[in-house]
Amino acid sequence: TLLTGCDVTDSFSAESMLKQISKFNDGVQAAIFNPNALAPTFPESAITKPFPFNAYYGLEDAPTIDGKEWKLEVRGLVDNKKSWTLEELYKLPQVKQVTRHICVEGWSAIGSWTGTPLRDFLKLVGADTRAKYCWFQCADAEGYNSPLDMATALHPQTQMTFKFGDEILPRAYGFPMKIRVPTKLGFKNPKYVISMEVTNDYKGGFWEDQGYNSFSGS
Ligand SMILES: Nc1nc2c(c(=O)[nH]1)N[C@H]1C(S)=C(S)[C@@H](COP(=O)(O)O)O[C@H]1N2
Ligand SMILES: [Mo]
Repeated sequence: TLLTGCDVTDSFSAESMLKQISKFNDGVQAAIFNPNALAPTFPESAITKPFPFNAYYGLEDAPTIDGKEWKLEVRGLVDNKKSWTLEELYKLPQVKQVTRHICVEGWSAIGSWTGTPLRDFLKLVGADTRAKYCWFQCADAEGYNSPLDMATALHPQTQMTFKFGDEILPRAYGFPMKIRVPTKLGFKNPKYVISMEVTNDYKGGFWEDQGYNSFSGS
């Protein structure tokens, strides 16, 4: 074949090389990330209606969670390891943001999300903020998870979201809680969150494991 010189027959090594490059990119992106730069905000009139639903399955297969039974488990490098009920979380101070959600699939939409800044919650639970990641697990039938680098977890706009458009977060958008990260791509915004682990270990994620950059942000 004409391509002998660069024919990559050993797809295993090609793949691991791409993974190395991706990891390198994550490092460079994290290094140039300005932890204080804010994602743009918009007036309420700019909100996209209807706001798209997206997951790796159709809406009919989205988790149906009973808000009275649900708990958020907080574990790992935190002083207060405990599970939080929705009632307890609803008592925390909340702020609203109107920001743009950008999906790698090539669409974006502006939405309104209200909830507690994650950095306030990390402080409240006595998280070791020198740890590398907050790792989120979700209730999806086949699982969904995603690691968030600590600098982004502490970003002022990163939010534990309980409301969409001033209403209790609908099932489509992650009831009872999603993590809204306006400085990251859509897949780094886990919905139906059931646990948060503060950790130094890179535990991978649903899309990250399939080759998407873990940093994936601005
Ligand atoms: N639990 C869970 N969270 C998820 C996903 C998913 O499949 N499951 N998909 C991600 C992707 S790729 C996108 S674009 C957004 C879509 O959020 P939306 O339904 O609020 O638009 O959720 C993200 N969070
Ligand atoms: Mo996405």
